[in-house]
Amino acid sequence: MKRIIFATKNKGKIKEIQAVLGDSYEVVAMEEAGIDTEIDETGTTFEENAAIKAETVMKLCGETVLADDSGLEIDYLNGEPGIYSARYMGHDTSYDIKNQNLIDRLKGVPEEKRTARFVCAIAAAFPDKPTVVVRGTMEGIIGYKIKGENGFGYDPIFFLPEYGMTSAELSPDEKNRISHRGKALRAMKQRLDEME
Ligand code: ITT
Repeated sequence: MKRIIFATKNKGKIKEIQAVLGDSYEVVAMEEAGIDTEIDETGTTFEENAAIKAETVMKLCGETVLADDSGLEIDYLNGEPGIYSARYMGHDTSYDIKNQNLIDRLKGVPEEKRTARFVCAIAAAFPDKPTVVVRGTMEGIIGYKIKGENGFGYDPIFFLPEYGMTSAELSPDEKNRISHRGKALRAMKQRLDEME
């Protein structure tokens, strides 16, 4: 089985990635591969940041490296928190506080203006080939209260009208089937399979 390093420190992401790629690839988190580095996400788009993360780690280990850059875009807030989703209100602030803050900033905003999406760009960096980047999205609305225990990050406020629940109430399998990361991972898997 071909080994791929995944450049993330986010345990929520690793679970989702292994669920989609785990049958075809040996997915190793960068920490497990003995790589510990701080990467400055200096890009201005999800795609640029994903490529920066993947290429930085690839240069350190010389193996194929995948990285994801993802976040939540809220239309009423002009796309905030966007590429700053992890850093919004400070990296170490709890998601209960971040999520409640976003609900508060949308106080009185009617449902049709609460549209939002999760975006995920995934980059693959190779020692001997140009970097490949793909994107996936999931559309929803910002809910009125925090709900659900699954997933991570902003899932408890991301309401999916067609399911009548937040993405934190979906089972892990259901989330992977429809999520930004699931879609981007399947697109990336196809690209990687074509390169074999
Ligand atoms: P790495 O850079 O180490 O991968 P990170 O958590 O800092 O981890 P990002 O810079 O890509 O990753 O930030 C993504 C943030 O966007 C993440 O911390 C969540 O706040 C949010 N996010 C992304 N995907 C999400 C999902 O599926 N569910 C809930 N929140 C998500």
